[in-house]
Amino acid sequence: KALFKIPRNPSPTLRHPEHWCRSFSHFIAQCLIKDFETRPSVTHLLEHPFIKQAHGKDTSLGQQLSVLIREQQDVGNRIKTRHERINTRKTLIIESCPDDDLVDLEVLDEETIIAHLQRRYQELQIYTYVGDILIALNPFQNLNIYSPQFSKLYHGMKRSTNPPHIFATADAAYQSMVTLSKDQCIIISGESGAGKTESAHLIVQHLTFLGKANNRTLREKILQVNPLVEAFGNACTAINDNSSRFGKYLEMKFTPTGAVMGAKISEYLLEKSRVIKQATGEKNFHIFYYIYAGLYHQGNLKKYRLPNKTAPRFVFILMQDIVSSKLYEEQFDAIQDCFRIIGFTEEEVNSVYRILSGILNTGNIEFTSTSSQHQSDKSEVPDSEALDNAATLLSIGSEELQEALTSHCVVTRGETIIRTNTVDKATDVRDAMSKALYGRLFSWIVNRINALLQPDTNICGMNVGILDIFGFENFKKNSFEQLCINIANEQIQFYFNQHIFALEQIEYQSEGVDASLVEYEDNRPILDMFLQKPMGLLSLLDEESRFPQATDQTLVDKFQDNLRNKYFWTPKRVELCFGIQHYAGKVLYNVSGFLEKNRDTLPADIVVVLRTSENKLLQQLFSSPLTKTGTRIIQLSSHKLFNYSKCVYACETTNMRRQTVASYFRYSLMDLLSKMVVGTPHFVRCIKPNDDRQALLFNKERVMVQLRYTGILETVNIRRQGYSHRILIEEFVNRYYYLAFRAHQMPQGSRENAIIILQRAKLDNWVLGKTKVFLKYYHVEQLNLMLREVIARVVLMQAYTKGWLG
Ligand code: AD9
Ligand code: MG
Repeated sequence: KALFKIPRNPSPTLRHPEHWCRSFSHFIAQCLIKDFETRPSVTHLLEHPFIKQAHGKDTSLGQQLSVLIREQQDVGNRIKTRHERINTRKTLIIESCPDDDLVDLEVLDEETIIAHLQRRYQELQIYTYVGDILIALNPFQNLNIYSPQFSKLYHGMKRSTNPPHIFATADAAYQSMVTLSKDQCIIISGESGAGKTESAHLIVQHLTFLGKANNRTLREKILQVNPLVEAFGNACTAINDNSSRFGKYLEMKFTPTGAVMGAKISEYLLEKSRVIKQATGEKNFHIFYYIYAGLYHQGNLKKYRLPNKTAPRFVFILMQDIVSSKLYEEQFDAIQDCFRIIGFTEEEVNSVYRILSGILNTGNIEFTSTSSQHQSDKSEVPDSEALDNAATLLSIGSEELQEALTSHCVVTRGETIIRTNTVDKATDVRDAMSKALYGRLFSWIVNRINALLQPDTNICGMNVGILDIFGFENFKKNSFEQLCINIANEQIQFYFNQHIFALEQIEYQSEGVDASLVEYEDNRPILDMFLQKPMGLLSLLDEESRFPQATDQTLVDKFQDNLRNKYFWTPKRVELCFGIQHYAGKVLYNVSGFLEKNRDTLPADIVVVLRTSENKLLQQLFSSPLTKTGTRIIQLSSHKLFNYSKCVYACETTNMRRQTVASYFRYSLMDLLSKMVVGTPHFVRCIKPNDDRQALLFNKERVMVQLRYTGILETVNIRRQGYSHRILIEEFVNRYYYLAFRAHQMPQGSRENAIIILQRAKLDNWVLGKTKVFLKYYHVEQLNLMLREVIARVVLMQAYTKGWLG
């Protein structure tokens, strides 16, 4: 009782009833675990008027408390049984090993690190720490280490208590968010097929477990978000059967006390071209196979005007593999559930299916030339079945659609002239329409999910963002899509370098802290080569895209003339190609189609027709404010980063400034970075142990290459020597003074007081800079744990004093 004096005016955090609630549950858990003599009466606690009044209206806080208490009882039981080994096959032995953290290794060279990772991988220890960074090796098999039992095991635990795990990283982000009241951001990187998306799922799973709100439906909704967007945004590629074809930043929103209250996704650069064409051996977006199989199974193919499997001419854009397999059917059912649970109406889902079937039918529209003499002049649709189907599904007139596909309006000197489209042009218009429909539908789904998962309270909470983008790709043939994907990865690597190496070293110097510098591979020059204005690769591409006469050859020439550095070259023997030395390796790009893909033109005639649709959703997709002259307004400023989904395409009228994919891409990257930099980052580096997707196969060479280009060895060094956390002295004292002073003392944020706290907390190896306290990565965890315990004690004392613990 005498441990702490109770302040007359407890600090605002302590006064917050929900905080009391959490701290009490924590305390009670400790009592239960340690079987204190002073075990308080839980029932008494729940019945106490303070709890009842705290919320002002009902006992919901009390209920919440009892949930928390139950949860903590589990923790108690769990700790008792922790040392019992779980013998199920493929299940980790719950004991931490000395090489859990590469920073602790005595010998530090590539060979040793690889040897450790290999041994661990063979023992199914796929996770390893490098300080506060998590390395995740893809196991290529299901492991029994992600059940709720494991979530409990990692809940609020000191990192060294359990073996490394993705849940521990999620937990650290969550605990930091709650303890420090600061946004967090988990950045998952790695090449295609390394396991980023799986890791993102697991993080969401653990965060929903941690952020238990009373609202169970919300939890369920959040868990459906990833499967739903991935059905629309992922596809089978040569490298990965479930490859992300878009970048995704998912923000999970929490109340100040850590209860989940909503979520928001931002999507980046969907690879729309996949809708109309896929490389050999690759497939279209998953959803097309799901709906075909699902509708076939339901006997609904006719309703959505999709041809039967036995029809001679098959749906063009699915190319191969249109089987009504059991798996696709199941996936269709799962997607239906996702839509329902998240809260889409039946009408909306029906509209989505109609648009998707409309896209499938559009892909089947074929054109021929109307006259044999002027083959290149005019086109027509010889067989109108697909055209009629598409028009019906999109609720537009079939004739109007045909006209928009086979002709276009040109406005010259105030006069409107109608020109016919050649077969090639008509085909391009058709494909542009399919891509636009799919791209906008995807953006709409994302926006709708965001609206449905928006927090329904005004509480100003915090969030944990999870970044899962498409991984670095190097195929036999690489095109514009791979270029964008690889630039995005280049940017993430740059961010990692900045955070881990550059900023850290700059700060040591300015704070007068002595720390030996670590050399690392800076990819800034490569990034500049892409993004610089006006002579960067993307600017050059934009410039060339503005010339109607530009060709693939003129584009390569332009690159060659202007990009003179060691990261760019044009191979002598291969035409229309250029090579880039990326941070992750050399990639050869084929420029054919670059210009068209970058222009991404959607003719105004198509927009006009689609706007006449009777389908409300479709109207919405294509209705955006037009100025008097018919020009869409687009704001491009570095301050107001625009949102792709709100201003999807620029190129809708002939007289407007064109918004290219490259310039949109540049802004998306800025948008993404602006989101990431506000949070404290946590890094997960996914590594692909082999290219054959084989369990237990550890290809040393492949792993070595990935460790090298991700700078793992340098990271080990800097984590060993460096101080990954820096806190302003005043903030440090303010945050941790409970550890050395009495609660009511409110000491000044001085250097002396900071030293007192650091000494009382018995930390070693810290450094005091000019304005900041420099801490090792493990210090913050220790400090936060101590702080939580002290606060629990303070709260307990207050409760005793108030006499309501019986
Ligand atoms: V891409 O850049 O989107 O093409 P990712 O996202 O890095 O790629 P993904 O998460 O999709 O890769 O993982 C590829 C496959 O590896 C998955 O489909 C799983 O079959 C397998 N995988 C990855 N991580 C795990 C895991 N923790 N447990 C089991 C896993 N299997
Ligand atoms: Mg992925």
